[in-house]
Amino acid sequence: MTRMILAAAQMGGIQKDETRQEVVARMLALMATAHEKGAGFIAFPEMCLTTFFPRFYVEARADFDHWFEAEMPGPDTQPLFDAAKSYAMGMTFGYCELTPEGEHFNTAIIVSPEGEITLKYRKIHLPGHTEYEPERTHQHLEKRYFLPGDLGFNVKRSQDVLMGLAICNDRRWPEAWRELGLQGVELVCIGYNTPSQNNLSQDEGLKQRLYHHELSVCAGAYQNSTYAMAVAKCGMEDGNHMIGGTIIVDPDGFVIARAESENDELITAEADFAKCAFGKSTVFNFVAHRRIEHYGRIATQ
Ligand code: ING
Repeated sequence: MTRMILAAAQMGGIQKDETRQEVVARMLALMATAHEKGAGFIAFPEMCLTTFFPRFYVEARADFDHWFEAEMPGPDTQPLFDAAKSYAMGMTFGYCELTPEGEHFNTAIIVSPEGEITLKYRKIHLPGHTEYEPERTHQHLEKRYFLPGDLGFNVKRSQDVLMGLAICNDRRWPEAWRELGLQGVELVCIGYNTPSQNNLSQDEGLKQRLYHHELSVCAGAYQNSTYAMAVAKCGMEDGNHMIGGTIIVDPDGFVIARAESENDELITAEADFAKCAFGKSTVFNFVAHRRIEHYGRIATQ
C-alpha cells in the first residue's frame, strides 16, 4: 500500500482584476513549497484561476465567458502542468470550463505526475439561483452560469491511489460521498468557495458555516473510510468574505492538518492509504452490511 505526503494548497482571495498569470504564479509558489516538503500530490481550491464571479449578475451570460477556460492546459495554465511533471507531483485544481460545444461547467481535474489529465469532474450540486434576487444581500448565481455536471462521480487510480473528486456544495450531500465510496475511493479532493455572508434572512454566522463545512467533510471521510482534502479559496474578494478552514482528514474522520489563515497557505500530512482498508472491511463493508432493497427513495426521488 502507498504512503504519500499530501499537500492542500489553500488560496486567499482572487480579486476581479487579478490576471491568470498572477494567479498561476501564486499556485506555482505553493507547488514549490509542497515539493520542498516532499509532497507527492497537491490539491487546489474550486475555481482557483478566477474570482468567485457567481456573486455578480450579468444579463448576457456570454459577457462572463472570459472567466472560463476554453482549453486545458492553455498557455496560462501550461506552467502548472510543467511544474507537476518536474516535481513528479500529482495535482488537482478547479476551474471554469467552456466546452467546444459552448457549454459552461464548474470543473475540476486530476493531473498525473507525468502531466496527463487522468480524471475530470463537473460540479453536480450547484447551489444558489438562476435569476437576480433583490431580497438577497449577496447573489449566488451558480445555477445561472453553469450547467449541472454530466460526468457523474468517478474514481480513478492515479499514483496507485483510488482518487475521486467533488466540488464545494457536493461535500454537503452524502450521496456524492457514497457514490465515490462504492467505488472504493481512498482520497477525495474537494475544492470550495464558501461565502460567509448569508444570502437570506438571519445570518448563520461564520462559526456555523465553518462547523457545517468540517462536519460534512469529516462525516463523508469516516462513512466511506477514505482520506479527504477540502481546500478553500477564502478571505476577501472585492469586499466579499469567504470562509477558510482548509483541512486534511483521515479515514477515521479525524482532522490531521488544518490551515490557520485565510491566505495562501500550504498544509501537509502523511497519508498511509492502508488505513482505508480497515473501515472498508469492517464497519463500512458495504457488501456485508448495506441493504439496498430499502434505499429506493435515495436514488429515485
Ligand atoms: N458554495 C457554498 C457551499 O456549498 C453554500 C454554497 C454556502 C451553501 C453556505 C450552504 C451554506 O459551500 C459553493 N460554491 O457551493
